[in-house]
Amino acid sequence: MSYIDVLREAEDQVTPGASACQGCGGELILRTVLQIAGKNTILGVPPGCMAGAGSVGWNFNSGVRIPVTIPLLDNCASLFTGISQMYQRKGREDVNAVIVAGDGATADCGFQSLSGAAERNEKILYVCYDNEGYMNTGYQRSSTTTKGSRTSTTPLGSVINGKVQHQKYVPLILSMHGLEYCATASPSDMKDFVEKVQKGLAASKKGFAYLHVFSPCPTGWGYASDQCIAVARKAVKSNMFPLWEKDENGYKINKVIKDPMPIREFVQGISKFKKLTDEQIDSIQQMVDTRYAELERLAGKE
Ligand SMILES: Cc1ncc(C[n+]2csc(CCOP(=O)(O)OP(=O)(O)O)c2C)c(N)n1
Ligand code: SF4
Ligand SMILES: [Mg+2]
Repeated sequence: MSYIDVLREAEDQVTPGASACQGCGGELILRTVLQIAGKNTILGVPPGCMAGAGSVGWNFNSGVRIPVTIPLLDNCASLFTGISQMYQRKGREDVNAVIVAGDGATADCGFQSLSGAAERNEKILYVCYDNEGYMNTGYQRSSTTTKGSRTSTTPLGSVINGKVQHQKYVPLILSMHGLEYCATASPSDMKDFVEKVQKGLAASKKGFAYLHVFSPCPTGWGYASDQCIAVARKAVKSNMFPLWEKDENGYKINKVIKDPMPIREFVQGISKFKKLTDEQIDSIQQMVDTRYAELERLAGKE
């Protein structure tokens, strides 16, 4: 079945009243993952925009059509270790244990429990929607925020000009955990995204599966709300967010860009990058090129 038919036929597990901002990448990611995971799923959404948008519900009503819980910002993968193991003991391997978590919950606060669950190869699908900051609490920087970005804790000024450090490359770190499946995905490349969710769900029956998904945020980043997919597409085209996976056959780059878009072009029109200096742009370009060369080496393409 083509990915379009999969999405056309699968029931939306998120209720229509979810209240993410218009054009939010995170909501599209949440809806897509749950459409594919389907009814037989236990969902965990730690505090963040997707929990705040109503997936875990308000006034004792749930915002999704499947069982859902809101763990702490830092213990999602531990809590789901218990949930997943309990279902296995009951002989219910058919139940999907799925986490949809922000980058703050993944790369910073919850990294310890995530790393532990990945290393133990727990039977969980963990999806990180990476909007590069703590958006739900007012756009603070996280360890995945791009260097030079304006956030509420890395302002543009004379002392610092946006975030000082480069972003932590979480998917590559996770891929070194001996887990079952690890991949990056983007809402700009839906076929690839859908296939990776399907692969991740299948892998989560054998062990830990991790998906790191690029999640543009119009409100925090400062661009028009109809530009979500365009921004995500430029991130892939510039190798800012390369699409790759690691499975039992090793690393594979899923989309090779012949003539990558310069980072200078990617950052245009996004307000959080509006004061980047030439030096900062060069530094980001260098980071992107180095990271991509490392991926090529791992995929045996140098
Ligand atoms: C230990 C802890 N610190 C702070 C908070 C407050 N808090 C709730 S949501 C949130 C932002 C989470 O960011 P992220 O995981 O990236 O999700 P996003 O809001 O970007 O969707 C924060 C800091 C919390 N719930 N727990
Ligand atoms: S602040 Fe950003 S991530 Fe949060 S709901 Fe709005 S667009 Fe989505
Ligand atoms: Mg975030």
